[in-house]
Amino acid sequence: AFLINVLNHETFLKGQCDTNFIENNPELFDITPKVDVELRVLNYIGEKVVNETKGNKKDFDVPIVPKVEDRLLSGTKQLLDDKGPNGVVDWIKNQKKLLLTDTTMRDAHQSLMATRMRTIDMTKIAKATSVLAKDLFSVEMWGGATFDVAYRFLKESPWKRLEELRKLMPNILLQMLIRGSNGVGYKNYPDNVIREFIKESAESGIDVYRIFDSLNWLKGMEVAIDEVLKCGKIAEACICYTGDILDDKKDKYTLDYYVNLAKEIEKTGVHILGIKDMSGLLKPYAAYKLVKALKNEIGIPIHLHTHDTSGNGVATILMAAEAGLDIADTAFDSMSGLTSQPPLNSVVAALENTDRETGLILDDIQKISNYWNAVRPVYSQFESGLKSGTAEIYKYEIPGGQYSNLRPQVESFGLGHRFDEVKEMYKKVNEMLGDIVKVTPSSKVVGDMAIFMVKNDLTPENIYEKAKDMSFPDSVVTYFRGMMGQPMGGFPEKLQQLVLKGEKPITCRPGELLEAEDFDKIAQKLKEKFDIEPTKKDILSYALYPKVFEEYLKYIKEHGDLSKMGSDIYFHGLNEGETCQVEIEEGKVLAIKLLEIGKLDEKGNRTLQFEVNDSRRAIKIRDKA
Ligand code: 3PY
Ligand code: ZN
Repeated sequence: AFLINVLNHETFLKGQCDTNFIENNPELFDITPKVDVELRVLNYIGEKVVNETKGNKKDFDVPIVPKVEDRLLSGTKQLLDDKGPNGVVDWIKNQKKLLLTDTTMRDAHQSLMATRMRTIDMTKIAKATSVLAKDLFSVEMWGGATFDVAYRFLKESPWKRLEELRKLMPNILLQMLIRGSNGVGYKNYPDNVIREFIKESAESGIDVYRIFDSLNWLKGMEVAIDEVLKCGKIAEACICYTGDILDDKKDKYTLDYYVNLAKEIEKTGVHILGIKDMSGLLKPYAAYKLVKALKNEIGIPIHLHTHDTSGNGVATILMAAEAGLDIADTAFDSMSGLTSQPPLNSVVAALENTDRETGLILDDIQKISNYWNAVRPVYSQFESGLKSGTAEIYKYEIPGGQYSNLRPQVESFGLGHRFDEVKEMYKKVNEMLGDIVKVTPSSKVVGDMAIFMVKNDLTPENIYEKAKDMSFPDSVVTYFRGMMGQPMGGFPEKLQQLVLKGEKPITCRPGELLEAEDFDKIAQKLKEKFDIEPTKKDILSYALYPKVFEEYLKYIKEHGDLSKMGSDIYFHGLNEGETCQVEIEEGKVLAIKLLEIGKLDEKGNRTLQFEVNDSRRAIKIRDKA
């Protein structure tokens, strides 16, 4: 190995060795065997080919990245850095334009394709986005479910995604979604976890924090709001919209309810009010009514987030714009519609030559849409199959991300044939809970409970007898304990007793009871178990998702970091005769051609012949079929 190290050394190859060569290059003696990165990559591809696509990979168009001039642009990000959050607020208030946020890199794929978008597909188009869509108010690209899905399913670091996108989009505000004290998780975390998470993400590039509480419980947002304000970033706190303010018969979530909540939110000192319409229930005329009333009652700018599940999304945005809305969420049109956000391009077109013209240029943003249009088919296996908008959503009140995910979830319980029943039960469970706001994690409580009831043939009537000795899903127990906060109107007592079986629920803020996380202890643990020098980011990831993060570390150790492998290869492998390029480390690219998939041998294996950077290499893969 020593000799090989010498022979391959750059200085040696250039013929520039002198007598100090060995002394100056102590790494030559590092003769522990190098991990065979190439083999890991071939094994990964081989596994896909033999056991998943079986050599029948679909053909995908190569997404075209538009060429843009690399010049320094000044946008909302520079405004924040120069003038601070209040400077940004003043600027927003002086705009006639309807400002737009693009959600393609966060909510759009969370809601259309189970959050599976990989970083590489985002970084490829990020620079072009920052130039061709430079007049966006912000890009939402982090938080919500993307954090845990990156580790859990994509085996990549969400933090690296943040850092890379920050570099590539230096002129636009980067925005994340944070679930108040639930952070980017499904339960309340100790206050110090929430605070450190916000600090670390702010230092890594997040500018705008959209903060919400899944029960519209202001206390659940307090810590996050306070920390964002301390960090000098933009705090956008939300009213989560549910019900229908146009319907006089519905008297729980009325216009007054939302206006009062918005006033309370404004008092906390946040910079922007978010209207978070996570299920797309805000009908166009309700949007007009709500925004008009809020504009009269509060002074901070208003940012509307909606979903297009019903097909009424653009109308909702336009009516809100007519009532004075400041900023709206949209997604590049090839990633919009259905359970995702309404289409950016269509909103831009609709407002051309009006008072609220957006300043974005249709031909330019079309190029970004074209890119996403070619990326999307690679992820089709994660799409829900929903083909059209559906007004059914007004009845079921299921958030965008959950709606597209519910069918696979129900199928995983072997209840695929009872999907309609689960949807009906979702509605019934909401009623049993006293009609609550449904958004992560409270929406998960309702979904889990609905599946649990269908699975066990429970009804709102028979549950008190039949489920006396049953243990309920974790999320349901956590909810009734008060560990997700307090719903308006309190918990239904009889059901709470049934679930908690004698345990006493809490009524204060969970963070007041949860012991502070011991970060040093986590660091020590990660060091010992994984032989790494854990960073603050590692420690926080562990604090949020201990099991998921450990599994991620284990996976990376075993399989290496495949985050720079193109997504068509990552999800679909290669066909015979096909070549791909895989970047295994900065600047080091393998050109891999699959020459042949061998016949099944007597031991149940197949031999795959590859050509890697012009040399041949064969590997054996067990055929599990
Ligand atoms: C999330 O919390 O991830 C959401 O998108 C809620 O709407
Ligand atoms: Zn959403």
